[in-house]
Amino acid sequence: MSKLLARCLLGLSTLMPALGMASGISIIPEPQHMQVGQGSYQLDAHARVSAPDDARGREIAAFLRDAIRAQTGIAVQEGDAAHGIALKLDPAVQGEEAYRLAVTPSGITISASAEKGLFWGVQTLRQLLPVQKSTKVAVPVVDIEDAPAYPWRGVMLDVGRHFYPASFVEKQLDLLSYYKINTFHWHLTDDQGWRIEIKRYPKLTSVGAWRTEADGSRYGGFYTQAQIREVVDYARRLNITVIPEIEMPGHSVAAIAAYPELSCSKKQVAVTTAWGVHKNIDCVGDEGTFTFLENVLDEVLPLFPSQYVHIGGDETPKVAWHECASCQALMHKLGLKDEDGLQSYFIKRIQRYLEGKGKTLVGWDEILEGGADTQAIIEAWRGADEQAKALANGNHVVVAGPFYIDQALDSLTVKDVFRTDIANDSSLDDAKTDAAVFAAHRSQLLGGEAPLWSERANPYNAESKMYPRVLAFAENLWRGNAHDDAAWADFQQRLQAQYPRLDAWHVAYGPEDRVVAK
Ligand code: TNX
Repeated sequence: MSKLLARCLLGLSTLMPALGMASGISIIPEPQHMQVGQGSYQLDAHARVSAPDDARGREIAAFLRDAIRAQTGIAVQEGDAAHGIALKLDPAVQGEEAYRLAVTPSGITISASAEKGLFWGVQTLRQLLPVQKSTKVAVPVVDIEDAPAYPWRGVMLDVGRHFYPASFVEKQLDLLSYYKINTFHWHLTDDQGWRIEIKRYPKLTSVGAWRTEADGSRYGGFYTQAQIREVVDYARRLNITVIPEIEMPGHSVAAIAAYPELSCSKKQVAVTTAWGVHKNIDCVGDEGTFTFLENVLDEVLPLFPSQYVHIGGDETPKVAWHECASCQALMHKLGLKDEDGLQSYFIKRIQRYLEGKGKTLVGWDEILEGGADTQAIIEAWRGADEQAKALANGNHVVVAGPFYIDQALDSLTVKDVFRTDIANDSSLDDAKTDAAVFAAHRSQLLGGEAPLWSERANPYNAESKMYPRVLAFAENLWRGNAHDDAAWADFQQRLQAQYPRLDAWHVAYGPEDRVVAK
């Protein structure tokens, strides 16, 4: 416990330590430290909300007022009041996302050293409020000191295989933020659809965003740049960074259908309807490929303030490069021994381009093939060995493999998601061969991501796959070390209390998970 909290508690002798449900308070993710007291703060229309007097401070205060009104019906005004809700910047609360939330009978204070933390404090406060409409709400006396274990807590949505309207994305952002997910990885391009408007290459969307299904129907859709900006700003207000993914050099059939010159064969193809791995990839031996991709990135980067840009890099069969004269010539010219070397050259070249624009490249773990630059962030999806390889290479790592929420609910249960420990080789892999590497490189582990691939997901069933597994995922990464039986049992109890909240939001969560352990 920090000195700050200890000092505060001295004056609040009625406060008792409590774990989750035992306190009657039910928050997901469970705060790191929580002391529950006696009594409550009476929240009614007389309450005032004060906040730091800057743009983001005012925005967070407005968000809180709107949330209180939407959830309880109580119309709280802005302003300073002795008995109100005060949001305060306080450098003593250490960590960008850390916050303290103190509820006393005479008021509520949320403090943080940065506005990111203030916002998470607000999200926690919302979970202390009931969902019922009322003119007066009793907020339990509590002292919470909280901060995440991992800085990267992401959810990925594949909008390539199926398209999701911006309104769907925004609804999910509301929910993800409620559970303190701070990263939305937007998988915007794939073989079956290119979903982001690029003005210089209009065919990427006029051709690449549409496919002809087996029954002859036309399927597709895309986001205009204006829509992308709107979603990114919507996410910003919710404390979420949006990371775009533009797939290269594989998973590029839709782009090649629009601009066949991107491929080695230069042949006209259709946007594919087949799932899986496709051999038709961007041609590394053609300078035009790099010009094209750099021009695309030039339009993508200004839309996303994120430090990170994901370039895919996964599932790239290199037969096309093996059969392409200019690729082979390049390979020999650069003294590379095989096509993996070409892949590494390709990725590093894009990485340098991004770095020139002040950005950091993120790629799936295949970018290690042929050698990866240590500055690249590796998203590990193929298991503990790949994770260890990335760590040993010196890269920062985001772990996705154990959190594939596109999987059926019985092959990846809520419990599996909750109990996986990304920092522990034996949790990820029965062979436990990489324990020493995991231990030695712990500080390179940024966190994790739950990807929703969309071969079998679409706007109609996506929520049943996401929830409640995303809640378990959010708690896993926020807490970092809560994977044992007691934590799981407590989580299940707290999960029950979330369902009325999800119901109020009209979330079509998966039904079979609504089981309480006895
Ligand atoms: C592999 S995971 C892929 C995706 C698929 C997913 C599920 C990864 C980097 N690539 O293209 O959607 O499996 O089928």
